Amino acid sequence: MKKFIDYSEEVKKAIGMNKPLVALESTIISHGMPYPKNVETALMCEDVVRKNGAVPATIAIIKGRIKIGLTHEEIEYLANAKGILKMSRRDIPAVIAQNQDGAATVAATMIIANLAGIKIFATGGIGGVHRNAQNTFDISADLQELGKTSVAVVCAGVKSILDIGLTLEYLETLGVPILGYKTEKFPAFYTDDSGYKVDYQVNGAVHAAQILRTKWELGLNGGVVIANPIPSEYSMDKEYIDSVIKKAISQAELKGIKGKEITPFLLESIKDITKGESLSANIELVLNNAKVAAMIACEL
Ligand code: PSU
Ligand code: MN
Repeated sequence: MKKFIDYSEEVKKAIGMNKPLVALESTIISHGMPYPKNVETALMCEDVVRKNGAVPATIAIIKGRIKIGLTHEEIEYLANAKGILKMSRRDIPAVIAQNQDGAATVAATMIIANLAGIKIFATGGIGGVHRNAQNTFDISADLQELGKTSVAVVCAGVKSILDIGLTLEYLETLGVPILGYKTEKFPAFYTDDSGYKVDYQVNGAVHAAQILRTKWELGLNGGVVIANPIPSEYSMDKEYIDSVIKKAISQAELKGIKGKEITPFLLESIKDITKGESLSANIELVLNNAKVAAMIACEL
């Protein structure tokens, strides 16, 4: 396993000194945001993690090598290069064996973080059960990964491009606890309330770390969702964003967009329809998640 992995200098040092680490994903860089905001956000996230006492490990595969911790140049490369693969569990072996590049989704980041013993991971939103999944079978591999890989994911909930209720049902079936960070409401990414409840509210990083430690000490393998709502000053108007999402989904249907292309397509259309407002909200919530993840990593 070790022969596939390259650690950045910063991460290597942190492991040697037993410092807390926070994993960060790279699909958000290659497929989730436009250039150059993607690079700026990735670098800002790393800084927020450092400022809050932990060490960032942004994860990707470059030329067939698993990278735990990326240099600025590597982040630029993922942000700019054409044809970077959006890589989930199924893609990892082929990407490595064929010396390709892969940006890590939530599922892939969890797998690689776990290989390196990193237990906390910050991102924007996780994948989930798509609307109309009863016909398309489109359920993100992120959910299965949460069911089996022992990494906690700090996110701002689930976007209503997905079926939030079905996503929560699916996570319940897989035994994945949903912890609300200082909230009892499950957030909906651009807004702080999806209308659904979390399983347990935690009152801070210490409380969250206690539950994580207990789960894994009991041998209850699998992930945890730590739902951290977008800060209220950046929260979007619910009715407005719902109508935008509806429009974006009908554009996707019209164009016949399917499979792994659907999430990036919807993110981009939502950004265009909102004239960038959704992107600003997205950036703010990711930074906020990086902060909370660093605080929990320090407690763990
Ligand atoms: N949600 C976002 N931004 C993203 C993604 C989700 O707001 O960039 C990415 C994540 O990497 C997530 C992936 O793991 O999309 C899920 O894709 P799919 O639905 O195809 O599994
Ligand atoms: Mn899918």
